[in-house]
Amino acid sequence: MSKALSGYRILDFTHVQSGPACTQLLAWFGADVIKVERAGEGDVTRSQLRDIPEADSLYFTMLNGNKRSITLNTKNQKGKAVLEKLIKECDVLVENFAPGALDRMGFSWERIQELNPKMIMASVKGFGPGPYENCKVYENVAQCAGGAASTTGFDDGPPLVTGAQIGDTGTGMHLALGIMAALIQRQTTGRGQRVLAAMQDAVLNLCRVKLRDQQRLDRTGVMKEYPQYPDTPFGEAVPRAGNASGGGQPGSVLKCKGWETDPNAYIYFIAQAPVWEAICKVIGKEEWLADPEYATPATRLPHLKSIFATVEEWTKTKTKFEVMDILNEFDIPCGPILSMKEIAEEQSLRDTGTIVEVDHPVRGKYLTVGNPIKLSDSPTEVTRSPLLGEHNEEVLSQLGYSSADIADLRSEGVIS
Ligand code: CAO
Repeated sequence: MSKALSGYRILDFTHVQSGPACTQLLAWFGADVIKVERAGEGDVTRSQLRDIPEADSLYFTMLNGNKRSITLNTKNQKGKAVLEKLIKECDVLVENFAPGALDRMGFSWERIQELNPKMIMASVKGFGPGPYENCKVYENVAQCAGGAASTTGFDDGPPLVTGAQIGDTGTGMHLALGIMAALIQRQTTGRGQRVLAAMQDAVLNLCRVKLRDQQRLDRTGVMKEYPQYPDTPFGEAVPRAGNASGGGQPGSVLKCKGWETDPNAYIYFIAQAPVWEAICKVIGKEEWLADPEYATPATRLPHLKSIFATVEEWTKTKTKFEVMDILNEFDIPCGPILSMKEIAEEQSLRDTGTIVEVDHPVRGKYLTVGNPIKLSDSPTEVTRSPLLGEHNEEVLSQLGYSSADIADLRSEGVIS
């Protein structure tokens, strides 16, 4: 069966997480992704956080499935010549080097356009043009600079970063969308173009509701759905809202049976207005229904803490899964706090291909997150990550190099 991106060739000059997450997605959609790695060591993540000596780490294997790998010293003249051939043959070059690294290597955007005017050159950088554009950036720096950390955590604690890799993988997903748009535009213009996704911008995009709240705060000085209201005065900037919901429906994390020993025995509970009556009945607080203090979302706002405490007295008597079953019968929105262990063992995620077990010649079987985006006409088959330089011969011979040329390149250390 053909795939959505069959026939597209991606020169994957990415490393660590943000770029590889983007190119892995393109590979799942069927593109031929050729990962170009430094001769000798390869992507630094191959050896980071290793759980099995000498085997590519899970950090690497879970971000580089479905790709081919070649090693190339692109600072050597012969290596540059190979890269030039690749640039001519590929549709998209994706890179996430430190600012200026590609220019220093001799591959400015102008040079790339000379080599291949149809080339789409897609980059992840930490910051867009401005005071920080030359900075090297990792995940948590982006979370801090993009507004996530200042708005995450509890009011009386320090800023917090989240476990979701919104700076790295989040930016990689933004970049993939930019590449898709550029490929579609190329069909009419015949030209390539540059695509830039800055990590600060991507995080801010995901924190859009907090910029919404900043403007509400500027105008009114108060945000009644925040846990600070009505007891704690608001300052000038959006405060950390703990586990309060970011939308118009109040929510909170509540303890469930077993919370004393299980750190994940909690449920997220949303006091959605249309099901208020059902909530009161389920938890046995019918008297709230006749009480004007609890009659509307607005009158309930000053009582949210005590409302959630009362609901929690009920949730504490049930496991998170029992609470889920009972509340869902009444369409009361809620979600169990699932541990990574529970998610890894969840059969339905295996059934949909969102969690996939892959076999690797060195490390054996491992779990990876499969394609979260399902296309009915382009099913994803997740395959293992390549060994370092596994496709040197295959790719170089496709580029027209003979066996003797390849042997020379190897003996000169251009490939490894
Ligand atoms: N052959 C020869 N040299 C190569 C090469 C190859 N195949 N591939 C890379 N290099 C060189 C680069 O040209 C660069 O050389 P110079 O510094 O001499 O120009 C050098 O390797 C190091 O590249 P780098 O600066 O990108 O790598 P780093 O480890 O120092 O920094 C990172 C890593 C992620 C901070 C930086 O790449 C960056 O800021 N990237 C943009 C933002 C980003 O994607 N961050 C998220 C990463 S995921 O957490």
